[in-house]
Amino acid sequence: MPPRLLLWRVRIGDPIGEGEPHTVRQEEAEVPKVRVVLSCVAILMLVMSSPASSHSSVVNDPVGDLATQTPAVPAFYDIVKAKVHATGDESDIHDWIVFSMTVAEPIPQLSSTTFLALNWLLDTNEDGVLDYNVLVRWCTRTPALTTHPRCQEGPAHWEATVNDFSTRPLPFFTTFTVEGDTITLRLRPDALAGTREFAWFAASRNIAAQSGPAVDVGPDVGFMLFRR
Ligand SMILES: [Ca+2]
Ligand SMILES: [Ca+2]
Repeated sequence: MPPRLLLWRVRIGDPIGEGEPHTVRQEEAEVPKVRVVLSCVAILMLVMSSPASSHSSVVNDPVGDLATQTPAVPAFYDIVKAKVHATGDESDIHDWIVFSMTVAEPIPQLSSTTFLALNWLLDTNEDGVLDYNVLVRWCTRTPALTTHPRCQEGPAHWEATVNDFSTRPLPFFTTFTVEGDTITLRLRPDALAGTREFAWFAASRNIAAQSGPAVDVGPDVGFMLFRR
């Protein structure tokens, strides 16, 4: 339910605009031109010396900031770090967008009644409305038990998908791993319609989005920005 997700994100923080008004200090007229030029060169060198900035977007989230519930939410729902980065060259032939997340403790063997989803929620066109939910989840959908209505049919299992909020079908991917405390999903750029940049935040859930809010998000306020 994208509108609900958007509403909730806007409520807890400022997505992209409307923050503290920026204070622009006017440069003094006496500043020698050479100093300004040198400053520009220094900034340019700094930008050029940081190639990772265009391919990696990382948020470190506090440990212990899980939603308060009874019984308590286990620490493997607690986001510690979430990251989006690109690999490969510009040809798209070897290109991957890699979504990864680290949680506060290794994920144990889960029961069929447990629901765990690690989400990366994307706004690809800067309008503040979420366009995609990239996710890895543990879920069950059998006649006797369903922990998520859009889970692939079958007993409890891990699956990875991209929920394009403008279309109904869910494509499922096998290019993911769940190893200890780290979850990683690799996607070809065409899985996100070839988008080259997007705003995003991570969320962990113990129930479907239709049924309630996330138990942790990162960053806690606003969005991260990824460019490849
Ligand atoms: Ca956290
Ligand atoms: Ca958080």
